[in-house]
Amino acid sequence: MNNGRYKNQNVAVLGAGLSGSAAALLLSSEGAQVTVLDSAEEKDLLKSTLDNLQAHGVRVVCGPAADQDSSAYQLAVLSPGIDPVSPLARNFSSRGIEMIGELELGWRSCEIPVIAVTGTNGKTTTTEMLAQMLNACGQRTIACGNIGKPLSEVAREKQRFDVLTVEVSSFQLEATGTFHPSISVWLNFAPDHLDRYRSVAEYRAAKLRIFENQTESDIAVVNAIEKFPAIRPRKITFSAYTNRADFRVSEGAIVYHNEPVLRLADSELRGLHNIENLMATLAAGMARGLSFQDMTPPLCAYEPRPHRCEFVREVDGVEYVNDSKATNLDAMDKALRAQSKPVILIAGGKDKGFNFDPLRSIVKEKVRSAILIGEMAESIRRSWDGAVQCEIANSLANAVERSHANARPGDVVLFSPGTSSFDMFKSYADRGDQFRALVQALPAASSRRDAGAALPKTNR
Ligand code: UMA
Repeated sequence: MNNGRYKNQNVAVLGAGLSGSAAALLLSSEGAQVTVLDSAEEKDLLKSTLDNLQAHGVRVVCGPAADQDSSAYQLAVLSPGIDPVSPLARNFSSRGIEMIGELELGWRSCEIPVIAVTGTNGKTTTTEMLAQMLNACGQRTIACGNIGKPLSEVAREKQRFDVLTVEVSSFQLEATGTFHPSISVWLNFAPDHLDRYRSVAEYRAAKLRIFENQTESDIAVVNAIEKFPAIRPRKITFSAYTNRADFRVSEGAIVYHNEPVLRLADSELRGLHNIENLMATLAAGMARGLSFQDMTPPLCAYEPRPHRCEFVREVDGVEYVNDSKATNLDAMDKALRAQSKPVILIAGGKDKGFNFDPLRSIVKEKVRSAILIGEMAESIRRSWDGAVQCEIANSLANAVERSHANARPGDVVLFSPGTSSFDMFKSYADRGDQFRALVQALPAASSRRDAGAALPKTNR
């Protein structure tokens, strides 16, 4: 650890969320004079975060004053959720101040090898599963990065790890310079975040930076279906869809070349996308020198996280499934393909710059009726007009009530929004937690009758 590398430098940190707060505390611990700038009003930010920053000697500037700050800085650190073309970021780039992302800052202060996991879907599951498996096999690691604990926080805590397991998003990768994972994992790619990127190609280019500083002695674990420009690291490939891969599926098992290594029935995970997450985890473990024999027991013990096709409850013969983590079309497509019962779909959320036309045929095949919420409700209705019966609900609670009224025994109510949550909720987890609570509160038919009997006549 290069202590004091930022000593007496004036550094601005843009954003007072998880990343900004972690970056500011790391910089402060390395001797910098730190100012955190956030476009939001102070009342809209977490008081405990601001108090903690100030207690560590960090200056905090909020609201319009942040966008117009004209102090001199040697370095600016950008939080991933802040668009480089936002007024806050432009105020720095237009003055020629060096700007790096929080991931790059954390990397520069870490002397521990990194496994970086990216992909449009499955990053969090794979990162968490990989970290659990490595720890169970005696390689000390922590799941961090986009999964929730910023790399800068891990760097500041200086705990002893053999390797870091870092989930990396396109927002983080686009602001890197020297970030150099010894093992990179590319799970898959599908259009997303078109509210931030001008094109799918721009989004892909940001993600491809994961390979930028890797050399011939590094490893890239990649989906065999993907076509890459020439990259330097040695590739290990996987696919649940083709046999032309190092890891593939054969006779109900994941096989490496011709050796069966994990029986699918032994895993708690379901769906082809999860089989690929398992393959990528095995490949990364292999790259760390682990044997299949050691890796399979912890992998089979891994239980899926909430909000990913999570079974919530059965009410009157209807299953309710929370897939709030489906924040793009590809994730919703996978959730629908995994259903074998007629679906009442609850979908919609923030307008991220894409339309739902590509899902028309799978929706027609699987969905009996769709209940739409959020900014995109009208646009989704137009996309699916004639393919499925659609109705618009004015809140998630209203959508759950409508699904309860519409569903017949044998149906599944699937909450798979297909876009992000920020128009109505704090995060996909907040959205999924609210859905789960609403479903838990639904009365079953017998108790509904009881409740009805107890109501005054005017409420019937
Ligand atoms: N802000 C401004 N000006 C702006 C925009 C935002 O000042 O123009 C401020 C906001 O007022 C807010 C702060 O920036 O106070 C938020 O910064 P942030 O959006 O970077 O959020 P963090 O809390 O730092 O969380 C980030 C990641 N968020 C995003 O990339 C949007 C978290 O990923 C990550 O867990 C965390 O760092 C720790 O590394 C979340 C996410 O949604 C889960 N990621 C996207 C995804 O997975 O699809 C990429």
